[in-house]
Formats: sequence, C-alpha cells, structure tokens
Amino acid sequence: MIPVLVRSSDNPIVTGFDVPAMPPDLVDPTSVFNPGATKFGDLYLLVLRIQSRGRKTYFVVAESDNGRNFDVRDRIVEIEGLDQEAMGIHHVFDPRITKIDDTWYVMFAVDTDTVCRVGVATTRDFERFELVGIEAGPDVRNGVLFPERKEGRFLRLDRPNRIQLADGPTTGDEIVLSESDDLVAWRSLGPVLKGRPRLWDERIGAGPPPLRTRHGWLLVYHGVATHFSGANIYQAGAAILDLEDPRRVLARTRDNILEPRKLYELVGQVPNVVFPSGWIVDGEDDDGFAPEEARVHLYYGAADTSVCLANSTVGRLIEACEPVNSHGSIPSASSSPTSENV
Ligand code: BMA
Repeated sequence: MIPVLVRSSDNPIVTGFDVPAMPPDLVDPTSVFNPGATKFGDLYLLVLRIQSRGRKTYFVVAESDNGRNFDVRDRIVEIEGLDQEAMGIHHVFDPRITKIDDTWYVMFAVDTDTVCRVGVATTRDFERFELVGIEAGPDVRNGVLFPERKEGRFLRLDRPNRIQLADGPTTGDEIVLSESDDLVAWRSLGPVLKGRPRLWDERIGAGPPPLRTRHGWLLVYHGVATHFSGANIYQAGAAILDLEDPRRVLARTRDNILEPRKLYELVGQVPNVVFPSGWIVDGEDDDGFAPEEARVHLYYGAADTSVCLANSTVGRLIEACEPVNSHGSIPSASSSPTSENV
C-alpha cells in the first residue's frame, strides 16, 4: 500500500547548516522550521522560520527549481512597518503563504507582550514585504488565509487559544472560520473542526492554505496528542470542508497521516513534532480546481529544528479522508486506509 504521504529521501531538506551567515543576527542558527511555501513563476519558494542562538526568530526566503533542493538567501526578510507597531512584539513565526490574484499574503503568528496574535504582510516579488496589520483581538494562532475572497471579504481559518497550560503557553482545540474586510479586524463565523479528546488530534491548528478541489476545500492540519505524560506528539491529518460553507466538515482522516518516526522528527529542539505549514501543488484545471492527479509537496517543520518534505497527490489525500456524520464524527468500523508504515 502506498502511504498517503511519502517522505523525501533528501530529508531534512533545509537545516541550520544551509543558512549563510548573516551577521550579527544569524550566524550558525539553532534551527530552521515551520516554513510557508508557494510557487513564484517557475521557482519553489519557502519563507523559513529561522531561530538564532539568541532564540530570536527571523524570516528568510529560500528558493529551488525542483521543490527539494533549496538555496537559502543571505538576507533577512524585513517586514516594512512592523517596527512601528506599538504592541510589544517579541517574535513573528510560522508564516503561511496564500496567493490571491497577483499578491502573496503572508499570515504569521505574533508573540506580543500580552497574547499571541495573527498578522499579515503582502509581497509581489518576495523582495519587499509590507505589513498590512496585526489583529488586536484575543489570543489566537495558526491563522491561514483562503486563496479567494467571498463577497469581497477575506476568509481565514484560525485557532483561538482558550486553554492555558499549567507549565507553558496557551493553546486550543478548535479551528474556527473568520472573515475580514481589511485583514486586520476579524469577525468569527463559528467553529469548523474540533479536536478529538484522547485521540491523536486533541489539540489542533490549520496547516497550509485550504486547497480548492472538486470534493471541497482540502485542509491539512496538525493535531497534538497530549495524554502521554509530559510528551506532546505533533502529527498531521487532513479534512475536507464544504466549498460554499467551509464550516461544514465533509470528511476527515480517522488517524494521522504523518507522525514523528524518523530521528529528525523524534529528536531536536522540541521532540516528537511534525508541523505542516506549507504546500505547493503542481497543477490546476481550467476551472481553478486542483485535480486529483496533481502532485503535492508538503513542507513541514521537524522537531522544531529542520524543514522536511513529504509528497502525495491531491487524490491520495482526499481518499484518506472518511465521511463524517452530522456531529462531525466518523462512524465507527471500516478499516482505516490512512496508516503510514514507513
Ligand atoms: C506550536 C507552535 C509551533 C511549534 C509547535 C511545537 O504551539 O508554537 O510553532 O512548532 O508548537 O513546538
């Protein structure tokens, strides 16, 4: 049986050793992970999250002509306008890239003096990035923009952080849909996908931008199993959302489709993490749908230390999702086609 996601034999495809020295900020960085991804002309581009030895976070662009071997640029992305924000920003991290018309929107998490927030920058050339703004709302993370507007409004999936961990940051177990006219003020339209208590995806957050397919919006998300005393295990799964109303979940994977198994996923700055954050899908039909045979390059952070790649097709990811009932649950029985054994 072909696994749903097949790891690249070149993994990890980007590590700290691939990052040119950019003194004084980035010299021999600690880690490179959780990248945003997009196609720019013929180039495969990643916006990397790079962490310095001082544990400061920077974005740097990497480019490739095959999606596998990346050259990391020797300059840090400067988001124009970010330094004028008065909310006490400590880190910007986990960029997700969505193209709408001829603009790329980079949506990222922002660690502030108070809570975690979601910000947006735009670029048209991956040289110049301009801040659109940072939402001044409640604690939220894992924001990702849909690749089209609905009645002129932007739509995003995000993950409110409603759970305060005793020994760490805030987190959440529900992905919600929000809309905005200006990418700064967001209104919640309600829940989309819930975490499943005691299973692989107790806590969840959206990964790369939803992909328009004839079966619905295809979403890859991360799930965290928290019930292994002390270890949070980050895995990846998929779901299909209704094209007209993305709050309606049509199907989701019963099990994870990628979990930490390789040494580079099991060991690192944060052990046991695969964190899908970007994908590039080769091909679109005349009506703007990703066809089932289209190849999927899924980029993920491994153990908060390196960038990895796993491949699939749109069809294989769709097939891995099982229909849900009106409560959003997969009816019991039927064998799962999704387990990965490599
Ligand atoms: C999440 C985010 C990710 C990170 C993951 C594992 O809460 O902070 O950036 O990869 O934890 O540490």
